Amino acid sequence: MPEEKTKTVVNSWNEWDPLKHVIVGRADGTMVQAPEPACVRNWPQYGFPMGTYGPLPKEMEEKANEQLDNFAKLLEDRGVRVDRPTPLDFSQKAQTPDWVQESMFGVMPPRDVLLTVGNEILETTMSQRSRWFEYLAYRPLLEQYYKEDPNFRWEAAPKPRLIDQSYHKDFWINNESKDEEAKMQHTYNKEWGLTEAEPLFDAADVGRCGKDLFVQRSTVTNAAGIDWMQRHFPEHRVHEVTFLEPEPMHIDATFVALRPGLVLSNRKRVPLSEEMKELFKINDWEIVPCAEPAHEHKAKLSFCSVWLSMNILMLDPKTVFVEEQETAQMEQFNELGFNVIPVPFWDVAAFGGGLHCATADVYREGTLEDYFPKQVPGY
Ligand code: ABU
Repeated sequence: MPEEKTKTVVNSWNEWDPLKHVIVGRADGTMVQAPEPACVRNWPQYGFPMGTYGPLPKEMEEKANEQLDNFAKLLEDRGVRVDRPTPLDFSQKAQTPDWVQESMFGVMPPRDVLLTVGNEILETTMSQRSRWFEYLAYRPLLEQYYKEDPNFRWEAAPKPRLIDQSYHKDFWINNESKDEEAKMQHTYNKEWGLTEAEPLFDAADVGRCGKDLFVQRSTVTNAAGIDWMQRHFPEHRVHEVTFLEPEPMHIDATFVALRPGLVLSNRKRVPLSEEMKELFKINDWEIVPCAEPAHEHKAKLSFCSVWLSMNILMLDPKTVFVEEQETAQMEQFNELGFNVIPVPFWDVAAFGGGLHCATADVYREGTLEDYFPKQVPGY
């Protein structure tokens, strides 16, 4: 008997419903990005001083791919269908009529690019020139889903111009030499390297809780981007959130919903939005500070923080995948009543993140629910 091909259904409303189908990224060809207005890498200790760029070392790529493949297998062993993107040649220049960028980035973190809301997958704008074409690596999968699922809404946010007016010139170069308090001032002012010239956002700045979407204003997501999302999802309530973090990038190592009524909050990056705290309080959600991370320093050549400790993936509302070295975080999850599946994943950090970053939902078994029936007026 020929094996029956699994047909795709796109559906995912939150971070915890039972996971049935997911995309897992790849490390192939990932680059230390060439400098650009939205991003400047400076890692002289690892052979990439400011202004230089190039592929991450092959032995690092191989280790990261081993861990990604192993994670894909762990998911499949639990009955989850896993798809993988098609890497591009990320060492090539990216170019539009407005600019030329000397390199691209990679395709490890699908969570940054693809935002799944119900039966829709939205290709987000991204805000770095090196990541402008990253959506192309997911097109073979999205085309397939479009053919197989007649209800799939395949959407793309307006491709941004990313011209000089989209950025505060030299923000990243100047920010390097500032002390923590001066850097934090940007957070209090909600103004980093992006201007408000056009809508810009990464999918990983969005925390999905049914009818409510919590969107972090950050170094890669501006107010215009959050406004665009609210207009695009008129049936949802889109809430802007900020946290005590000088260079915020992506909400999924900062504020992570685990199941209805319970959210894990970064113990250092506390929420700054009073309305958000009120919203969680009046709806009886518990906000639990996360455990201490296992690592004191970022991984080699990684732009992600040690808080990848809380960058977890929920298999279902009772089961969580956690990086295997994060023993304190695993203990905390046990105490909270979760089954924990440890996953070796630290070697993936340099390629763009942790377990949540490395995935994008296609199907979670569940429906659209209202977990915040009481709302804070004007928020
Ligand atoms: N891209 C998720 C990682 C964010 C962070 O390091 O805090």
